[in-house]
This record gives sequence, structure tokens and C-alpha cells, in this order.
Amino acid sequence: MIAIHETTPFDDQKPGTSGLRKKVPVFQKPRYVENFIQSIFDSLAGYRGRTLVVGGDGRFYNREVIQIVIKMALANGFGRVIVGQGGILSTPAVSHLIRKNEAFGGIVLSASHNPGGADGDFGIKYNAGNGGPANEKFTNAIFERSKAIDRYAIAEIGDVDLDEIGSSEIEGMTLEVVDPVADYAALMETLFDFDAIRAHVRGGFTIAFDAMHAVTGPYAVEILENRLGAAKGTARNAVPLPDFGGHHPDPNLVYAKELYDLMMSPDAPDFGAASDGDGDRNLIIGKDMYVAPSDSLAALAANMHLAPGYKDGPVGIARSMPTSAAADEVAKALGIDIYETPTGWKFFGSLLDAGKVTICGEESAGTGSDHVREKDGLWAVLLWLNILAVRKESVAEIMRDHWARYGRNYYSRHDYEAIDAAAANKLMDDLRGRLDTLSGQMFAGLAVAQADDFSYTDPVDNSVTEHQGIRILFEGGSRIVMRLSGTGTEGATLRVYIERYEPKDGHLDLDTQAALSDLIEAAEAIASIAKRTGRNAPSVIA
Ligand code: G16
Repeated sequence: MIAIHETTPFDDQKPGTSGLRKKVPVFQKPRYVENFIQSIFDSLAGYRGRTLVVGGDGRFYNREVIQIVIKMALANGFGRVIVGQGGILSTPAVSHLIRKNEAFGGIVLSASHNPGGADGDFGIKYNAGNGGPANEKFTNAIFERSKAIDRYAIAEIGDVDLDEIGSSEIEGMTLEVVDPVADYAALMETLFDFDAIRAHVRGGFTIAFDAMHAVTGPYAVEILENRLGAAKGTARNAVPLPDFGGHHPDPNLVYAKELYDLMMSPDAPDFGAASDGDGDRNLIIGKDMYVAPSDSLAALAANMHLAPGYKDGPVGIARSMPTSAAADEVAKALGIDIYETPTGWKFFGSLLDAGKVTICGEESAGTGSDHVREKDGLWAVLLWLNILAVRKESVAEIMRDHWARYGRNYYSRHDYEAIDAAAANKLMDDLRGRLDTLSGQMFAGLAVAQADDFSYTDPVDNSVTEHQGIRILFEGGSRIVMRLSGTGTEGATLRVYIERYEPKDGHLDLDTQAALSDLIEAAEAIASIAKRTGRNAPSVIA
């Protein structure tokens, strides 16, 4: 039985960097989820009878929303819904299932690295038939529709069983409940040399993987422990919990501090890694060697030919604008193109679809390749493991060798989280207004060479995206970037990205914050961050 319900619009359903993210109580408002899902469906054309993939990271409210999505997919005419058992699917696994099953699209329920629980965050994101996040044009269309919506359609049926694997028919629609891990693990086996990694592990190589009580737990247990033979317990915090055990499932040096401390201790295993809420981010730490995400992208691009799935090396590399230019040095050496996109994985989709790039990465701990259209945390871990198994060197040796070949991009991001939104917008607006005057001025002893507001023209579809972050470039190649996050749910988050290039014959072993101290001072001098935000220090330094 299909019911059409009347509704009225909400005015705040504008998708951000990665879908719609809000606090759980916002999503719990009557009709809030239904309105957004119907706005997605109303913005699509030609999906009748086709397949929709649905899954989430298991956070609080996941199961309830999945039931709504399934009932609305049925009412709106989808022919088949594929859902992960228990409603669980990592974001890269959704991307893979969409592609493998030639689905029309998919819906990912996650607020990624944001905290979960009844008062935590929730999110809904639409992925298109290429497996990737919907592009800006489509997310704008969803927002426009959400402002005018006046009805939604839903099947009036009882809740469906999400826990038993198998296929069933519900009022003419097929529902397939699938093992969340199986297809993804099989894909990984086609890309990496599992025999080599297994042999390396058998030879005594040890791993600690922190799943942060989020979605990658079952994936890591199956792949690292069952298939690659790592010891039981290699995957820590491996049971997904609706509130992530009360922690913040963000694999950075603040929220994955326990892993960091372990890796810096005398008992450190050879390799440490973590992933986030929905399994698309990664943190890589060797014994006594933290690998910054921008450096990880560069090192992976330089070494990926060692994995069977990438034996010809990358055809091109893409990175988001705030990501350091370490990968640019690799592209230069390989004689391939490097693309600089706005923040957001959705901007990599057209480049991957057009075959212009093989590997993409972001400073925000995301790396991935053309195997799916999302960043992929465990993929990055496995590529590192494959490289380590072949080179038989430590992470620290590989990174030192990398800097000695390409030079080092000292890099750090300073986040000011949950600051007053009006103050944050004013800071950015004022800075934007001064851009023309900055060039030639000195701050903390550094001369500004150029300042602009990043604008991107997609080389494949020629779409233009403006106001993607303020860049202040200094004489000598250092830079500061400032932008407001598009994923927060509380006030605003100011991100300050700081970078300095040190040539290969320079000082390659400095402490990062020390190496950047004059630029940090310059950022404060340029934007008066402390005065305007009321914060004397960033909340997170990554
Ligand atoms: C999302 C996007 C990423 C982006 C990150 C941070 O990641 O997919 O492309 O780099 O947010 O964005 P912002 O700086 O606007 O907060 P995730 O892992 O949260 O889906």
C-alpha cells in the first residue's frame, strides 16, 4: 500500500561538502528525513525499476532511517534495493556495490568522522551510478527541491528484516540483504598482492589497526586477520557501536591518540593505522613515524606500481587544493598530470570517470583510486602494506627516502571548531575584501607574493565552482590557506592550512610545527584569528 503524505519544506536541507549533516534530533523531527529523501528522488530521472544501494556506518538512527529509505524507494518505484546486513556498509563498500551491480545510485547514511549517539551527528548522502558522491549541480537541485516539496510517498508496510542475508520480494520490489564485507574484500584481493603481505606478516611484521568502534571493524577482522593472517586482536575497537563507544571516530592525532602513543612507544608494532566512522578516511603511522595524509598520497602515488592492480603506475594524480603539493613533485618526476580540485571527493569523480587520474587524495585523511568513486580507508592501509611487503623497509625508511628524492612539504592544519558562525563568516569576508591589497605586504617576516579566492573549472565538464578557500602564497613557495569547513554541525569550523616546501638537500627532519612557526605567526597577523574567534589556540592540530 502506497501512501502519499502532505508535507511542508524545511529551509535547512542544503547538502554540504559531503551530503546533509545535522544533529540527530534535527533528523528526528517529523518528516525531516522523508522530505530530504523525497527531494533526492524528485531530483532524479529514469530510476523506475532500477536498483538502489543503501547502507550506513551503524551510528545511532541508522536502522530507523534505512527502514524509511527502503519504504520510500518502494513507493517511488525502484525495482530493487540492496542493503548491507544490519544496515551496515562502509562508504567505499557502497560505492563498489553500486558499480558492481550497475545500480542507479545509492544512499549512504553517515556523518563520517563526526561523533554519534542520540545527541551526536547523522547524515544522508546520495551517490550516483558511477558510485561517487553526487556532483554540485545535483546537490543544488536537491536543495532547490527541498525548499518546494509538498508531498512524499512511502509504502505503508511493517519494518523489513535487515539481519538475515538473502533476497525477498516486497510488493513487487526485490530486497537483497547482503554481507557488507564479502564483495569489498574480494575487490581488494584483485588489487593487492595478498600472498606477499601474508608472507611478510608470517615473517613477523606486526600491525595495529584501530577501527574506532566504527564501520571498518568487520572489514578489518576479515581482511587483516582472517585473510592476511595477522594476529587476532590486530583490529582493535572492532565492534561497530551506535555511539562509537562515546568517542569521536576521527582518525587524527587527537582522537586516535592511543594508537599514536603506541606507535611512538618502544612496544610499537611495525605498522599502525585507523579509519573513521564510515571507513573512507585513513591514518597511517609507522614505528616512530607519523605520515601526514598529504605525504601519504605522495608516497602511495610514487610506489603504487608495486601493487599488482596498479603495476603501470598512475596515469595522473588529483589532490584537493588545501592538500600539500607533495604529490605534485611525484607527478613531475613521473611526467604525469596533477589536478588541483576544491575540497570534497565529489570533485574527483569526473576526472576518475574520464580516466585522467588513477589516485586521488586529500589532506583530510582521504586517499583512494579508480577502483571505486569514494576515498577508501582500508584500501590505503592495504596499499601501504603491499608496498611495505615488497620493499621490506620500515615506514620511516620509506618516508625519509621519499623526502630525499622529492623534498619535503612541511604541512599542518589548524582547526578552530564550533566557533561563532557570524564571526567566522566575517573573518573570511574581511579577508576576501583585502585580497587585492595583500600582495607585497610582509607578515612575520614573510612577503606575500599572491593572494586569491580559489575557483575551479572542471576540465571534463567545464563546470565552475567558486569561493573554495583563500590562498595566500608567499615568496619562496610557502602558503597559507583558510576556508570554512562544510561538514560541521555546530557553529562554524575555521581551517587554516599551512605549508612550506623544503628542497631535497635541505633540512628534512625538522619538527613540523617548528618548521612552520613563522607561517603560523603570519596567519595570525593576517587574519587576527585569536581576536575574532575568541580562541587562543586551535582545537585540533593535524
Ligand atoms: C568530507 C569530504 C572530503 C573533505 C572532508 C572535509 O569527508 O568527503 O572530501 O575533505 O569532508 O571537508 P571540510 O573541510 O569541508 O570539513 P568525510 O570523510 O567527512 O566524508
